[in-house]
Amino acid sequence: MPVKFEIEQDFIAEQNKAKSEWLAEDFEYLGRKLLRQNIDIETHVERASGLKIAVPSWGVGTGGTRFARFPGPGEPRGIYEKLEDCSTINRLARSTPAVSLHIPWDKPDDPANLLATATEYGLSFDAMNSNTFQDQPGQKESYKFGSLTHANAAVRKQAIEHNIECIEIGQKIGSKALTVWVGDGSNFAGQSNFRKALERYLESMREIYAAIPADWQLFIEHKLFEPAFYSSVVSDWGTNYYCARELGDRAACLVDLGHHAPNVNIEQIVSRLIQFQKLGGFHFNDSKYGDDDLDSGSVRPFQLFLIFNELVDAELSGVPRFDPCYMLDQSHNVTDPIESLMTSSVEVLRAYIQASLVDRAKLAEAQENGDPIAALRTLKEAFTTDVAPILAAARQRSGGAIDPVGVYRASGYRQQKAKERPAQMGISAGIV
Ligand SMILES: [Mn+2]
Repeated sequence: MPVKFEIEQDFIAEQNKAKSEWLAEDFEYLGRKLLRQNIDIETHVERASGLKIAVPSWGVGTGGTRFARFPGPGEPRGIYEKLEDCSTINRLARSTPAVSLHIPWDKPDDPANLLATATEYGLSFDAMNSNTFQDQPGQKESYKFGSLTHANAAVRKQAIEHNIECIEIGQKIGSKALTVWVGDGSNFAGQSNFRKALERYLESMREIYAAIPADWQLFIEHKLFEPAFYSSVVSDWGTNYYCARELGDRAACLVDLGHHAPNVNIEQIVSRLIQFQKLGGFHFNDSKYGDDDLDSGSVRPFQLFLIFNELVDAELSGVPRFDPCYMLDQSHNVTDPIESLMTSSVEVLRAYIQASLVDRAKLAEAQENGDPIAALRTLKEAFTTDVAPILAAARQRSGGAIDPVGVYRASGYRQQKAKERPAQMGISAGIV
């Protein structure tokens, strides 16, 4: 087999040279500026290096809408090529060492070999994702009218077994969580009995929960609508919380930013789940209208900051059982997915560091004193701080790129992959 192109460490170091001067200058300036607020910049470089964000295997392929998909050159044609792209993202951005698999799209013939390859790339496996929202070739029962909540017990059984299979595959590759999202719902008033559907959901989930290993977590993802357009069974965070509580300690709620009604206060939902000790993790993305799956931080960076404000507050207050998992879940329809995922991981980190800069004593004081302007000013002071030098320094010090997209483009990676990976029909790329 011919040697596959990869972005060498030397190339990254060489490219960094051209940018290291401005970085040193900006870093020094920011360091002095933060010192005026008694903030040590080095603490935040460490924090930036410490936050890890998983990448979804399906994110490295070009996404699409229900109207069309416009495939890009050199798209990964299978799980091994997806890992190769995920490794490239992590090599340059240095914050995404875990990959989340989707079964059956990424079902490995040989899990041991898949694990060995990932390990070679310096990657590990994040949560497993099951799929009962589409029918697979040769599948006995259809999910057209639901899966875990279907009126027919045989369909539910098939969906439960699929989830258990995902756990079994995950155990072989070192995953520690299963994320369940169902598209179950209805398109017409009267089509589904709301109460019965949720009862059946819980009954099915109890069987899946029973198969969750002791050191695993079961994440439940709610979503307001789509593919069902009248009602969804697990439609909102309240239903999600109820189900997670009913199931037990190892079940927790997963918040996908795009899965809410427009203008919903997501940061408050996050705060509630933290308080109830049921925040399992995130699927980061951004949106303007619905579940748009746009790049994180591209539309509403202030919202992302406010979400991290809650997360950092919980972290610093030592809220019990607070240890959420972070993942990107986006659909890249018009960009190179590698560029989008690198950029998005940087945006998530940016929000995290900005939120880490909030003067919490000052904020608490403003809250206690009924001073909304002072409270907002405290938040805005952190939000408007340009933390790019902190993020770039964290990448550079760990061997990554000062400018991930710039280095990626200069490397010609995509052009090389276009030669190595001749186009193939029927590449699946979906989003949940
Ligand atoms: Mn999601």
